[in-house]
Amino acid sequence: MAQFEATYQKSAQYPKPAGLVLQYGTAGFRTNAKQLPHVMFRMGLLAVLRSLRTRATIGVMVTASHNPEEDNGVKLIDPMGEMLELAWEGYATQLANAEQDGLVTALRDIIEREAINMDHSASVFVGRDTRPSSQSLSQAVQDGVSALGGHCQDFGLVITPQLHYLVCCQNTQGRYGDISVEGYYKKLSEAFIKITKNAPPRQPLRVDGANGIGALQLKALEPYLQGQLTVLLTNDGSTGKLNHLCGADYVKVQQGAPQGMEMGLGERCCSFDGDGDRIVYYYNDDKGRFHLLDGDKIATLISTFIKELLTKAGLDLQLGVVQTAYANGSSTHYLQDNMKVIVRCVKTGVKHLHHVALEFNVGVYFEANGHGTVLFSKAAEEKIHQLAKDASAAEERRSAAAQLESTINLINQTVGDAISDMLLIEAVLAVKGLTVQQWDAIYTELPNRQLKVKVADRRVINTTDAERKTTSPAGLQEAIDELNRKYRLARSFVRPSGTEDVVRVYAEAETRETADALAHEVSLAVYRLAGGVGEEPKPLN
Ligand code: NG1
Ligand code: ZN
Repeated sequence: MAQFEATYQKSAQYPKPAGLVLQYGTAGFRTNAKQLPHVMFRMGLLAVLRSLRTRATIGVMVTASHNPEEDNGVKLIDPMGEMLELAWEGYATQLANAEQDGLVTALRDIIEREAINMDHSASVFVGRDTRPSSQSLSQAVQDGVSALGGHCQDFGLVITPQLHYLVCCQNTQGRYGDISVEGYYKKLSEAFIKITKNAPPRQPLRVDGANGIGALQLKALEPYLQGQLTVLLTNDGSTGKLNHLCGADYVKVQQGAPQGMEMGLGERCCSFDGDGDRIVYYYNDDKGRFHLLDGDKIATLISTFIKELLTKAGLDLQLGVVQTAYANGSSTHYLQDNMKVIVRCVKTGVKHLHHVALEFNVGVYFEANGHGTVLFSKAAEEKIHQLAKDASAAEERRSAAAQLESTINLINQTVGDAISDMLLIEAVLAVKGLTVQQWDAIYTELPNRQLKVKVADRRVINTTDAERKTTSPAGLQEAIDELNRKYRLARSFVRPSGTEDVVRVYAEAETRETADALAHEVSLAVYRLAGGVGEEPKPLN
């Protein structure tokens, strides 16, 4: 076929470095930008195949999120704005690693296995972050799409969740929203204004834009908020380097303020990550102590708000919260015991959370690192809409349903979205009249510590029970169980990272000292029983 000949010729412009093997993981492909041109071209090809297979528009986002500026990456977005289907992650890996001469065979193999009809037309949406390498890498994606005869629409600089939104809008013929970045601004801002219209004026919110695309998009959206929220933007990309000493990941890991953020006492501050799909909040108390409000606190605030509205509306809809093992034990207890909501724990990785959240009428999911959203089932949305327009229903019930309707419109249900999450949090705080300190005081976090241990081969560690227990190497779980029994309110677990060549250790306990001691002792057990390399882990204090 002529397409294959053209593809083969064009792919020579994007040669694959000999011997380079990459894998499509939880975050798509991610590595130093210099190693990626051929991967981008080939993901353009794959997006065409995926579009033909699903008979829908597919998204391709060029970004490496919170990674350093020199890195880059690419992720495909499925028709309803979801992450790429698992089997296709395998095809992505296969295609990225094929040698030049095997490329057409690899393409034909996917076409055959998926029984793809190449006669239809394909449509791909492309977006990118602000990394210096992103423009040329995005061009490589577009060249791949064109080489296989697909139609490409380039949305340029967008946050990852905006591209998810756009893909979903396109494939629902505009029912999810207008198919434009302006449509996104309008949908979110109108919902925000509706929810907060009767709330008293608020202090401005300080936002750290991680020197990335989130800052640019927030600036563009702000006028649509019509003064209902004032943001003071730092790290807006005009001078600093992307993710360098700033951004949500930096703040979460350092448990401290980003560079450039002037935090007045008790002022609400938040940080986005480099592609605008994560957010964390924080403030300094009157003793100058830093307090972080991470994904667990966000999930609690949002689920409390929605549960109260459901109760007021008298709607019998099941609300569930999905967490990972990294969720602070206090948050899980609070949700289960005080709020009486169902809490489920799943493996690390957003797609696992998203999947389980779909099982509820209203599924709230957040990773502790600040990536998350809320999903409403079709049936739940339908009931809420019915009630909101039911003239015979009591006024209180109807107005709660109307607030829920606006909440649904404010949430980007396709994926975690820093801007949408920020607006929702701001709306909840405004409506409930809560300060950031009051929000923080809803429950007290158990002190916790995350550490990394280097081992010769992290695959020797296998886990079960949503990664909370190890099944190998022999003796490790017994050792961890014994250490957990040593301290009050203690819990710890270990798992191999999916994105770094390390074993991650998490520990929490009643006090800072015991949490640190436990984390260290568990690290030692990993080092000794799972083939640690380099120096033995040292005590933290
Ligand atoms: P790994 O490296 O597998 O722990 C990290 C984060 C995940 C997720 C992915 C993808 C932690 C402990 N882990 O995974 O939550 O966000 O990166 O970016 O934060
Ligand atoms: Zn991100």
